[in-house]
Amino acid sequence: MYKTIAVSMFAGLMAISMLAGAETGSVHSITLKAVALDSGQLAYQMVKHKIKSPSGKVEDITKRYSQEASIPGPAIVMTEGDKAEVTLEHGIKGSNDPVSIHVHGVHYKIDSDGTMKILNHVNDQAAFPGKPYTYKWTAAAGTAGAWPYHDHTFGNPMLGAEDKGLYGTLIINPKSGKVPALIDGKVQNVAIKDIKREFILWMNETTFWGMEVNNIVNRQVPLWTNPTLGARENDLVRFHVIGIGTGFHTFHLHAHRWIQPGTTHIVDTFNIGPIQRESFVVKAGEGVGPGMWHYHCHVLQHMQSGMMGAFKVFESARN
Ligand SMILES: [Cu+2]
Repeated sequence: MYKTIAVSMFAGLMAISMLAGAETGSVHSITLKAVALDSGQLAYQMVKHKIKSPSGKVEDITKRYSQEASIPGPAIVMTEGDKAEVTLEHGIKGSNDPVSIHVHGVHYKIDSDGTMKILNHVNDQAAFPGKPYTYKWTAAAGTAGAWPYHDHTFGNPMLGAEDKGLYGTLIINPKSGKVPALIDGKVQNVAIKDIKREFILWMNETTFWGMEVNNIVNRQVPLWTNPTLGARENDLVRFHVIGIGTGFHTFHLHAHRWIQPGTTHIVDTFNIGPIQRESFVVKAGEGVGPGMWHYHCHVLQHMQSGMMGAFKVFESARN
């Protein structure tokens, strides 16, 4: 009798754990380093990124990243259900200031807040020279989107040096593998695997700072300031626009329209304040063709200060 119950309980537990297993995503082991650039600015650099899939297969994807530190920092891409262990190394020569990673969007326990004990009342969650710190993140269901990560301890007061360049992007893709987009005049779901290029644009005071995630060659390319973005006509392109600093901005891309996330409203501008973010997908040159399409902040004073770039849509070679 007891034996029967024990066996059926065991079978039940097995079923539950198998179900849980099916829901579990990949585990990311990431090492980042904070360094000083020749310009005196600070930046994050990717040291190592390995992914362990639910089947146990480990893939080293470090080569997808730029070898150099960049502003914005490396774009970390995960899927809802994934977990990450992110170790930060202190590589800022000539400074003993603690440096950290505070992440937005994903879930974490208090010891992964990326702040100092004076704020979190637990411990100093920062890297010191020769003493890295590890953060644990869970990309829970519902956290899909583009999120900022940034330093929250460097400098005096110890509130962070995002203004010196210590910030980067975390992209959480939905488990469904699909995102809504306005394509051929209709709102429809597009597969993330069909997106050719992702352009990350940070709006920082009067400058855009860019990063390209090129899914064709599987490489990230730092684009630095006010970049010219390039795509082939009809390619699916995803933009991620994030604010940082003290300015309030209006992002505008010429000739392209997209849907306001969560709605079916067609827009071609949106407002971005510090740490606000917006992602959208367009089909490059849809309805307008190839061209040197301007993008800029629509706050006139910012625009007059040079806050602009180009989205160059090349004729499709596949037509
Ligand atoms: Cu602006």
